[in-house]
Amino acid sequence: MTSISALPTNYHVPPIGLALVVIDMQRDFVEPGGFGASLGNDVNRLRAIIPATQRLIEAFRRFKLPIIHTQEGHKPDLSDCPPAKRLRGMPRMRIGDPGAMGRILIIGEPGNEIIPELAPIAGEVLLHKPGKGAFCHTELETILKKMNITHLAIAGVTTEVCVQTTMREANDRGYECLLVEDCTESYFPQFKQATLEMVRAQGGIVGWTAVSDELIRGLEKLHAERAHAEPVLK
Ligand code: C5J
Repeated sequence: MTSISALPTNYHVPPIGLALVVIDMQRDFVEPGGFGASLGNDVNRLRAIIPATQRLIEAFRRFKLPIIHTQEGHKPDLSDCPPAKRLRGMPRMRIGDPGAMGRILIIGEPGNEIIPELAPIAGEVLLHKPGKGAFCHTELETILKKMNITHLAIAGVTTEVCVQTTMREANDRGYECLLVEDCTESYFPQFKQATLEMVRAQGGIVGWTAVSDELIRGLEKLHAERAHAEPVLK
């Protein structure tokens, strides 16, 4: 096990079994002129995590660890969008309505694409999800089981909505989860802070939090330990 400096205690990662999940870094939430901005939110708060998230993704690629990118989006006919979700939006800015980057939160529309800075590359999983949580009506659990994943590092937006929901879903399914503090953000700073505190409260009731530099340092140690263990693992 590799020990990573985290809160509320160190986070221990086995030689094989860690994946990175990057939640909803899509244009509609993160770019000016998108859905998030049209609701009056300051997307610059979210854009500030792009460099750290790039470094984290590069580290996972360098050490050949799996990366899963999610996109919150719905089918063009909205058959996977419950009325309760659609009707809760502001009139004329609801899911499926025309927006500055195509129809809002619809798969295949320009606004639904992952931002170019963090775009997936060949071999990485790109998962469409109709809900806030990445396990809801998706193949995520099957995919993770096939890859023998037991530990998830979680990044992306927004901290208190899709990120936290996914972390709680994963925790309930038995995954050991680490929320990467400087690779997640909210339009509301107090909600991000509350989420970080909530997930690691009571001895890590939902999981751990750590900054990306500590996680990357841990990946370097993990890589060295894997190289050492390789003859045994084979
Ligand atoms: C929201 C998300 N905020 N990705 N989606 O509706 O957190």
